[in-house]
Amino acid sequence: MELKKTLRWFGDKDPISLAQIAQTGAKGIVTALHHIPNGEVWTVQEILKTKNKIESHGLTWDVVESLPVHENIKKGLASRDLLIENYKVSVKNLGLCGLKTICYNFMPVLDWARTDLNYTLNNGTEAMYFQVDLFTAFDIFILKRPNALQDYTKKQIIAAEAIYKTLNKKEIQEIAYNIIVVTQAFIDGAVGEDEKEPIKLFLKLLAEYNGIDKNKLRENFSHFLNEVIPTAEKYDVNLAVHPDDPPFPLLGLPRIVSSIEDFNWLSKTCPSLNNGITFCTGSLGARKDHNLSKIFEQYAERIHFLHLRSTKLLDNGDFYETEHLDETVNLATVMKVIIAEQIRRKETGRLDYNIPIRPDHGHKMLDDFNRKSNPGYPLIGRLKGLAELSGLEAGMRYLMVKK
Ligand code: CS2
Ligand code: MN
Repeated sequence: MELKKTLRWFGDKDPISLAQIAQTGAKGIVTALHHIPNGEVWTVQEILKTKNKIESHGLTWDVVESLPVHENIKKGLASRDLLIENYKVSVKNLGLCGLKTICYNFMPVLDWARTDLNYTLNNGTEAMYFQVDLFTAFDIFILKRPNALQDYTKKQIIAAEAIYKTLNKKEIQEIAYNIIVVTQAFIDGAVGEDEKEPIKLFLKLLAEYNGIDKNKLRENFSHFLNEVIPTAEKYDVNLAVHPDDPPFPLLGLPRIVSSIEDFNWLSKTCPSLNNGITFCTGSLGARKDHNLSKIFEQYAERIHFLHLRSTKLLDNGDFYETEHLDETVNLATVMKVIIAEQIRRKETGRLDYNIPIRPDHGHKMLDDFNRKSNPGYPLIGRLKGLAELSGLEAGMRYLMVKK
């Protein structure tokens, strides 16, 4: 009764193949129909094509990540009605094809954000890093977002300026690339890698959220959930929102899946357990006030998908993705409460006790340097993360269920 071990695959364009993933110890795949534009229906035919491809490698497709929520739904524009209808049809089609877990997020414009995608650790491996002052420097001095100064204290602005002054042209370009191109907007195709003026386009995308504050975004999220969850219930599908990464507002945009207060709001605004959560320790771990195992226990019944990785949070608020088993993060305690929940689910007859888990990101290491991969998704680094989590689980389970 293990947790279902999975790795993410970005479809046919992923430089890492299903055949390679099949050798890592993963039994399941997490993927999406990346070739279908955001907002369009995922047909049964297209879903089955991907499903069959995965199964031909002896793997199963366990989780959809992501069925993206169109920006116009987040903004609450008139066109959302049709987009939400399309979303419901996709949920229904996925349910009919046996896909029961859908991960998505509700972050405006951005998905995860880092200032450095290749931060070198002492042992020569590479991790992703978020440097607070550098991000502020990007906002104020590179992006030159109108009114950005209002969002920062004098001290923050001075620190950001000091960093900005040390950057050369190449570094400035690289930071802009790291933040803009690796965004939801890029994933959705609004900003292409060959985009001539990504900064201009990006500013336009941000400006479209003028006037949308936390409350308005919550209202739009609530509308979306209360429309879509009844369909999810009908087809026995669990939606699992991914927490904001990092879990605080950026670039003047509200973020509303960041904190315990947000999870309470989420559970209240749409109480169905099909309105679920992706428990991402890496994202949630970037806040000092978060106790990961306590958060898991509090929302356990609506957690349908696990992203386990470790975030090393520094005193000044910077963070980087440390090794999965970095003992200062203590994923062992988290694993313990996860197994306890799994046992509880099994005993109460819940069919979804075999919760899917993936190591989320991994470090770039060894042969990863000779192979292309999406930022955060190298093959060997994730294999290592998966192996470590599997070992942790096996040991913990032994201790917990031994007679
Ligand atoms: C993922 C997210 O790579 C990652 O960090 O966990 O990009 C995740 O896929 C999305 O936020 C879910 O919609
Ligand atoms: Mn995650």
